[in-house]
Amino acid sequence: MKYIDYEDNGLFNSGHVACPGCSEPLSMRVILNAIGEDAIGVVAPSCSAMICGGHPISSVKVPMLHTTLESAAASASGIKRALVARGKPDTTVFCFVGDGGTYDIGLQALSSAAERDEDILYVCFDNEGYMNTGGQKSSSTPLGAVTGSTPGGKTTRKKNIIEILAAHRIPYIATASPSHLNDLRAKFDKAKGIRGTKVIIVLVPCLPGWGVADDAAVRTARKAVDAAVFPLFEIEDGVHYRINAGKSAAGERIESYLGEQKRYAHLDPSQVAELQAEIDFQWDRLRQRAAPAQRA
Ligand SMILES: Cc1ncc(C[n+]2csc(CCOP(=O)(O)OP(=O)(O)O)c2C)c(N)n1
Ligand code: SF4
Ligand SMILES: [Mg+2]
Repeated sequence: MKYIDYEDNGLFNSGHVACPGCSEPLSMRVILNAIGEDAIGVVAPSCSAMICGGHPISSVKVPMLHTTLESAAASASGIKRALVARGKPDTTVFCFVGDGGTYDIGLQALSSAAERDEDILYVCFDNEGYMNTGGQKSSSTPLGAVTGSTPGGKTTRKKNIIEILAAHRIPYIATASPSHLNDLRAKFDKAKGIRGTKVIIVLVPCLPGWGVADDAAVRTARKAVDAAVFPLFEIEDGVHYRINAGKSAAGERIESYLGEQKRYAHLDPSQVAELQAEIDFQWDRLRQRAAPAQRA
């Protein structure tokens, strides 16, 4: 494996309060490194807000506005417009929001900002549940997963937020993972150079929420990519799809990914087969949408 091309610019510091072993701070460090110091962040209530922390003990060395769960995209839109009005159009305005704040509670603000094509970089740290408040289900929680509010396993699918965003025809949408840091870094470098609404969904295996061992966050994220549970891809202008990583061989299965997590431990073989069928369906659909060269 190639190591990440990385030079720490000190925008993210240790001493934060993430669970030891969580991969969200790792992703955050690389993201902030790519975004650079001419930036203002907006953070919604979430693990990200706890990790960033409040003044004067913030772990982040750019200004961060802690806003409500509903309003990150709206707050960022206003900040960006104010900066433009004051002659600072080059400052990057970004959001750090969880999946609950993106797929559910902040979706209205995000959809509105996307429809207006606000010049913001919106990052969703997707740990597939309301984890900061103890691990309840969100609409990002996948089929079958146990959470505090779905003790028998969730009975409906994960919401396809990416297709919803693609329908807005915004210039850039991407998925990224802490298991593929060079890919993650390249996507943020790219997004920074694009004007308009950019959304990047970063997978965050949650140690207590998913029942993952303290040393297994990055490995679990890698297995999610390799099994195409969370393929890495980009969409430009809502229509041009490019796959960066996913199943390397036809027939690759999800058992190894599921085996890292207690939230799927109750599944019987027929339920695993149902999950596999859903993953296969989504993967085939994604490949059909990708460039013809990637369909072979
Ligand atoms: C409207 C509203 N409802 C509920 C809350 C309480 N709350 C704070 S953080 C949080 C969890 C957010 O989940 P997510 O966005 O997925 O972030 P995570 O904690 O998983 O990182 C909730 C429900 C709130 N702040 N605002
Ligand atoms: S609750 Fe989960 S996502 Fe949040 S800091 Fe802990 S391991 Fe990371
Ligand atoms: Mg969450």
